Amino acid sequence: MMLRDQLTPPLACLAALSAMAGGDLVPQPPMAFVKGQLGTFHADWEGVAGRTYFTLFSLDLETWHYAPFIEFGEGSHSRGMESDSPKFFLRLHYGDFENITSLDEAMAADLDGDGLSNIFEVTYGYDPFQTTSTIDGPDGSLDPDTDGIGNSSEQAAGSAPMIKDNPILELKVLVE
Ligand SMILES: [Ca+2]
Ligand SMILES: [Ca+2]
Ligand SMILES: [Ca+2]
Repeated sequence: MMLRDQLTPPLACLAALSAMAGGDLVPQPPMAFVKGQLGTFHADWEGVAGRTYFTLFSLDLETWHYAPFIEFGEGSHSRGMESDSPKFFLRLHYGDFENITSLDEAMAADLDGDGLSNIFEVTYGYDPFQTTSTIDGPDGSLDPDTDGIGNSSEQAAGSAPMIKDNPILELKVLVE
């Protein structure tokens, strides 16, 4: 399914470095990344037709997290983010993938084959390119809200993986 994917070098805020894709990919126009007012950071880049974009952010250049959105295709892409941190680093992780021809398909696809869609993974802090992206185990079987329903089942049911979905029967005991 995956043709090629590419990580840009990290962009320090205000540095606005350019990054070019290697290999046979159509070159990726550089991303602009600037600090706004009141702890906001703004990323802007020009999309390439057929390309899926993930965004990674870091506060220390060591631990990287996927931002909770996905972009697709040509045209201008613009995202604002908020952070209390004085340092904020960003990089694009993009790829040209077979069978992904729209934003909907980019969000619904499961690039690492762990049973969780790309958008589910980035929304809830998992890695869409790794089946086991935390030390706790496979992403699909994790149960962060400890309601006994694993992430794969939460996704299938359309329930919220961070909110308990098992109704707890409360028995009110009357004291006489
Ligand atoms: Ca997945
Ligand atoms: Ca995953
Ligand atoms: Ca759960």
